[in-house]
Amino acid sequence: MSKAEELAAVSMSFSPDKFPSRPELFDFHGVSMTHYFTDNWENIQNFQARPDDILIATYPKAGTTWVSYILDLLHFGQTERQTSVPIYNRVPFLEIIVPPLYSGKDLVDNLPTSPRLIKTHYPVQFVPKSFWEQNCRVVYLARNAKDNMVSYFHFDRMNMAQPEAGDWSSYIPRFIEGKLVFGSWYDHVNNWWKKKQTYPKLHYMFYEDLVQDTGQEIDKLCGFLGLSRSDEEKRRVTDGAHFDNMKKDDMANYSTNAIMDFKISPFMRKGKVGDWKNHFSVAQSEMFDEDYKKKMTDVTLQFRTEI
Ligand code: PPS
Repeated sequence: MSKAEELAAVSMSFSPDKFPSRPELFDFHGVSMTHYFTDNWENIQNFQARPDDILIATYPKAGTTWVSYILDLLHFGQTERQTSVPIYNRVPFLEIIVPPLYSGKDLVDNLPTSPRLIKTHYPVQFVPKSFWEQNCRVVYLARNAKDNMVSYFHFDRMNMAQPEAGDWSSYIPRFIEGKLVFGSWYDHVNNWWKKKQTYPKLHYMFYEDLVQDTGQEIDKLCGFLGLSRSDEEKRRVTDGAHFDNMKKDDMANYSTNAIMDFKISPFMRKGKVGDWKNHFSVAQSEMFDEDYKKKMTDVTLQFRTEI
């Protein structure tokens, strides 16, 4: 039995209502975290990357699963693995450890693919140094703050391994203050953006561009990854990674994941740019924008909240 199959078997015996109580948020080297992402800290820091590893980095809910799915299809095409192994095992989440359900590092260590696609939500300063030493390719995907927050809010409601979401009006100040798992969205997107200036093998992309023109973003990804794929192959990836397709694909929609309560909210929720308008009141939006301007002073980093 492979490591992925072993973990899938354990997962079957779990359900969200049997999961232990929600974790506490605490300060970890200046970033809000929960123990699920710090318990394996030493091992993660000593992680040995390989030169062809590809790191997919995001703030939570920026579209990680989407870009993981795209990279997986671009590299390996539609194989038996795509129809039998959940995306979170094909592209393991390096720093997560939820015993006995999931150890991202164990999964990475047992990945049969080459290259290995590896997911992280770490802020740039937490990334194990071997990724930089090995000069690995890194794909960073960012999403506008308002939609990112809405998506995170619904995720925190339904994921038993996350702190409680609370109500929407109390969630906004927590997002603004960076009091969510993986800390401040503002620091995350800005510090990764700065890293791009000194580390050429970092491809920084935006969720809004991916929604607007998936094909064009796939072209850019192929250029970055040094992949030559026919128009037909690229079209298959674009179509395969469409929201509606991924939503009904049990290997992509997280329905096999034991710690999420889909009765509260689905993982593949809306997949839209601008859903924030259905959540923010005018006053909340104005207050948010005012604070945003103070924090986002680098004019070279611009987000779109509608397309
Ligand atoms: S996680 O838990 O951090 O890994 O979540 P992540 O995958 O980063 O983000 C989930 C949001 O991405 C949306 N999504 C997509 N949007 C458009 N097209 C496709 N194919 C797609 N796949 C995932 C998903 O619906 C979540 O956003 P919301 O706004 O909640 O719908």
